[in-house]
Amino acid sequence: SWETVLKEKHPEMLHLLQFPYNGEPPKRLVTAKPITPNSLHFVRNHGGIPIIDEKEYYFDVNGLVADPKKFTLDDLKDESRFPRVTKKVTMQCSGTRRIEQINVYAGQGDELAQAPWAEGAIGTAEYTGISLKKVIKACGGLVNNAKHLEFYGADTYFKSGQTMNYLVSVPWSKVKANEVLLCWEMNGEPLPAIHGFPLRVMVLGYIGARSVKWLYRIKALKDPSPAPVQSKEYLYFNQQTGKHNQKPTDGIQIQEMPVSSAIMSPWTNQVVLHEGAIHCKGWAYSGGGRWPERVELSADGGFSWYAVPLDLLSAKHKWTWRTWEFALPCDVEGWIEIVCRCWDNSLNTQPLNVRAAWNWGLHVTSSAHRIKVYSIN
Ligand code: MTE
Ligand code: MO
Repeated sequence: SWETVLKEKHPEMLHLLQFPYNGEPPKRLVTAKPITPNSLHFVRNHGGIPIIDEKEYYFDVNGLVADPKKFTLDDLKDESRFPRVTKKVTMQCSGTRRIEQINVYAGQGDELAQAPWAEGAIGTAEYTGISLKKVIKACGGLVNNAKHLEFYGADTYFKSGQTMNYLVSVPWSKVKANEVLLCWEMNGEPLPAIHGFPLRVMVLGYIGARSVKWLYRIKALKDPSPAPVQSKEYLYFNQQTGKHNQKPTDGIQIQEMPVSSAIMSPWTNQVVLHEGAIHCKGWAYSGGGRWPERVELSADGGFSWYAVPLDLLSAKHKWTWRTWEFALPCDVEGWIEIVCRCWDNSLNTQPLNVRAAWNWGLHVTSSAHRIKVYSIN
């Protein structure tokens, strides 16, 4: 699988883990473009990278559907059966910026659960596929009060002495709203092997974990998936939860990402030479179909804030981030703290400190992003 990584990913990717392969782009390339090139899109894997023959490929739909069926890629690509959709979508891992929580306190978990992601575990691409709702309709719809769809990935994953497939679920309401796609193209190219070739799920506005790669089965259920990835991981615990008293049922299953943002340039410890304004770049994103309306920057640790003019934000889309740049006024010499926060269209904003966002599972680092640079004016 290292061969696949070398073939498909940019040579400057930062490899967080070799096996399972996890990597993110270097800071200066994260927001170089509003659409992330495939070779620079972050990769999060729990197991190996299945290499699947497109000609042999099909997936099953079973469980609580009226008429269980198999589908090949040709079935899905038949436009007389399924209207094709192309959408720009940002996918964010709930572990994005985890390194900041680790720096406060490391919590618990194996190296996979503690992968020290920085600000690059987020990416935006144009995906082509179809709405999953239409596939469920083609199976006669749900029966017996089914309320959730479980997705199986073909990759296997070893945890707590067990080997299992990667599997999670999403509520039917999300699928019914046409917010869950089955995709075979990423930025106009066939899905790369590392991103789920030949077919992956894209759950718009949810954490990356629900967008199952290498899809091979969909099962309709009454309840959320009992599988470990759904029921024991990707949980948001309260701060009283620790190593000895954590029960999965104390955690909230993380689905939509809250509003967040990050400064991609400059970066901590950089010496910045400027003439009264520091050129800053970054991203802002909100999950659940909300979008960034305002980005604010502070050069004094969050005491005073400048709003980034709207024309310096990339275009507004329901399901994507907005990249931005801004010349931040600064007349101070020496160490300064630059802070960034975003307001989304529901006027949600970010907690000001990482301590306020800290949680045992080290997920969802949504606090205002803070960097320290040495300003020379
Ligand atoms: N699907 C499968 N089959 N196996 C996985 O390990 N990881 C999930 C999700 N889908 C995963 C998966 C997680 S946690 C994230 S953040 C996204 O895929 C990452 O997608 P990407 O690697 O295409 O960026
Ligand atoms: Mo993730």
